[in-house]
Amino acid sequence: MKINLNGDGTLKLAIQRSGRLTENTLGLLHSIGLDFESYGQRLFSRCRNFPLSILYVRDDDIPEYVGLGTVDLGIVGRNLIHEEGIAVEELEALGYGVCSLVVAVPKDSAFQEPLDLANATIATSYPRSTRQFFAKLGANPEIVTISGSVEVAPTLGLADAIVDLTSTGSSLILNDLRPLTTILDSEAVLVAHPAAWQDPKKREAIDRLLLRIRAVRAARRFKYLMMNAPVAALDDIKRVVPGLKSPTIIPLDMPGWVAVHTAIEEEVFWESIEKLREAGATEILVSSLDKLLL
Ligand code: PRT
Ligand code: ZN
Repeated sequence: MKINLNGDGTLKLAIQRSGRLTENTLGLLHSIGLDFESYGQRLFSRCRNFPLSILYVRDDDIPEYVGLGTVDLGIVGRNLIHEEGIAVEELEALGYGVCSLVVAVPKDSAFQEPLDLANATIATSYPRSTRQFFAKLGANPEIVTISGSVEVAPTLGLADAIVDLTSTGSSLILNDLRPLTTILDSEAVLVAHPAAWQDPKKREAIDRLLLRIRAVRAARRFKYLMMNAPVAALDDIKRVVPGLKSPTIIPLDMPGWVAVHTAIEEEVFWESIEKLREAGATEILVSSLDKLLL
């Protein structure tokens, strides 16, 4: 497929047109301030406020498009980059589409470790990743490539084991399978064609995108906290919220009291609030950050 959108130096980004990654990807691109139309069955859109065109394609095509330089950038599951074995630059892991490529076997089977499958038949939609994984162990099992419903292959007698993606694990359980080992941890990643990444002009625009993506992702990890506290409690409070850097401390119009402002990681949020109360903080206010420019 030849895509010749323009020759004006605009970056081209391929994203999944319709699937598991689409909603989060569009959400991310809008959240970094890109203004473009994304409704309906579009093939591509141009950003109105950034030198970027977005192509909507099947996810399976993205590694090759980025690898060949048909597009400069792609957002796709790492699992597909790994499977295609195409040389691209992984610029940023994006934190959604999280899943693992696992080897799974029937629950009641005797298989305990990957090498037990050295002479087995394995069904998968990821033949290269599977072959490569077993080759590294010195094994060469028979691989049956099927697309879709890989989990039912052992029940149908097509294979002894499978290699498939799993996220919640419910599909494995429903099919009486148990994971034996993980081949790859995956999530959506932003990747670049190596030459685009090396090109100074393109690099500048890519760096601008990356800065925005990192700022939005960092902001999602943090909450902004404001609280009042007696000066005597400050040492204890600082121990609870080391913050990104030292907290901002503002004197209050009340002798012996200060306001403390800081950013805190979402993961430890509730635990920290409890500890802050114990340390003597009052009137604790929380707000979400929009962007965090580190
Ligand atoms: O049409 P197009 O070719 O673009 O899309 P697609 O149908 O090939 O891909 P899609 O939209 O299903 O997945 C896109 C990407 O999402 C994958 O390449 C992964 O990077 C990522 N992803 C994250 C997943 C899953 N989680 C996932 N659970 N892709 C597939 N699955 C499958 C899994 O194989 C299992 O069969 O979902 C099923 C349910 O999983 P459990 O463990 O939650 O039960
Ligand atoms: Zn696909």
